[in-house]
Amino acid sequence: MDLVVGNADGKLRAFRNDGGTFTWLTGTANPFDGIVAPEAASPTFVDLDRDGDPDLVVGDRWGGLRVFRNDGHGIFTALTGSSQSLRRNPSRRQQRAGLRRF
Ligand SMILES: [Ca+2]
Repeated sequence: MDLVVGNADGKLRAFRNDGGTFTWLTGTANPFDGIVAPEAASPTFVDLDRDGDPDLVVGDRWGGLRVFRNDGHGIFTALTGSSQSLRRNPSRRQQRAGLRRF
């Protein structure tokens, strides 16, 4: 896959560059089929475990983050609980409360 775009409905669309023409990968051809953010998916790739394969981080409209490990063969597995090192940003209310403590 050469291009991944987040959609307003939370789904990820993948495209393969076929010599300058992008082909939309659908169904099982899309390695991200079934990965859905609550709303406004915002994907980015970073090698979180430093194994040389880009892992997937998907943000959403509400500040949530979901992390998926790339096994190097096009399979992305969701990391949950303590295996997910990223946490949601505090809400504005939590940020304001934190500022008052100082
Ligand atoms: Ca990796």
